[in-house]
Amino acid sequence: MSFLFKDFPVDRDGLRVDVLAGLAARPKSIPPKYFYDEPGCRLFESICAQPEYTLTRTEQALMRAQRRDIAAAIGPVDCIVEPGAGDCAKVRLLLDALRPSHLAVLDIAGAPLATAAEPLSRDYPDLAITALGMDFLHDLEAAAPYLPAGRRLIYYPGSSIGNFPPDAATALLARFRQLAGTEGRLLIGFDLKKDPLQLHRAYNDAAGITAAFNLNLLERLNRELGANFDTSRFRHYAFYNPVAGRIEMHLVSLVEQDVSVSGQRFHFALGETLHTEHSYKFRRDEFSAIAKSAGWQLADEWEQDGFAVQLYG
Ligand code: AVJ
Repeated sequence: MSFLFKDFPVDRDGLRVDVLAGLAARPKSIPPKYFYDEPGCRLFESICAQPEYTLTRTEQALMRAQRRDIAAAIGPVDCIVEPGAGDCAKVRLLLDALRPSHLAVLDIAGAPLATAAEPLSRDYPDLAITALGMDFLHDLEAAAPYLPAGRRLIYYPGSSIGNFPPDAATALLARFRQLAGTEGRLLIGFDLKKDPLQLHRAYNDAAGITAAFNLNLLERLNRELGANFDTSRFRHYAFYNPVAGRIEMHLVSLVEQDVSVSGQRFHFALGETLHTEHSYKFRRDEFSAIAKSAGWQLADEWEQDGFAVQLYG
């Protein structure tokens, strides 16, 4: 019916500012949202196809198996809002089950988002689609004027929430609460705590795709910030930290070296790490306590093979 694309002036300098700040910090770190340039998105899709990485397939299977029950629990919805929608593949199942009049998809990668969202209007001719190219961690509130009045469902699948330490997760869920309004709902999927060896394998696949995904971050900095990282001098290193309840992904310097990024020099000691990602794993009650502190009440939940989907109101 209608398709609107708006690319927000995502702070074009954001990558440079965040990377220079992260390289100046101890330990050195870079926010995981910067994994997802075009090669990074392709590598992530390839990770999802690896036999060791079952997270995405399990969520899909859960959603397919439970879609009627989930739709019934959600009830009528006017607008689905999906932050970080990427290729817009996951939301189709909910569109079929809920038949809302409006879909708003948000993603930091504006152009690929528009390319993915537009074809939805062929399959859902009565659906009004709004694609917002934005870094929702910055600009979420700016989405509000683009949403119709009525009942909103925020859909945040894929265990993306696991990238945030508990305090930051609470803060993000509270912003979702604001955007959804008091009548709003939240459907969120997250990976559960499980055998640490199984988790370890999921982030250390035999084909080396996760390693390539991690190292692509350095190649991106070479491409976009004129950096001169030599990826053969860094080791992808991912492990489950059971004290913190998270996978940690690092790039560990194999030698003492200097790297130049955006005209600035950075020193890496032998063995020094560049920390690239946290991927928190939860128990269902742990997660509902976090959501509760952000103003969400658990309404229903589903679990399959170490993955959970929870509905909040
Ligand atoms: C997209 C954040 C859910 O943490 O499992 C996959 C990203 N990193 N392999 C995850 C990821 C390495 C993924 N999330």
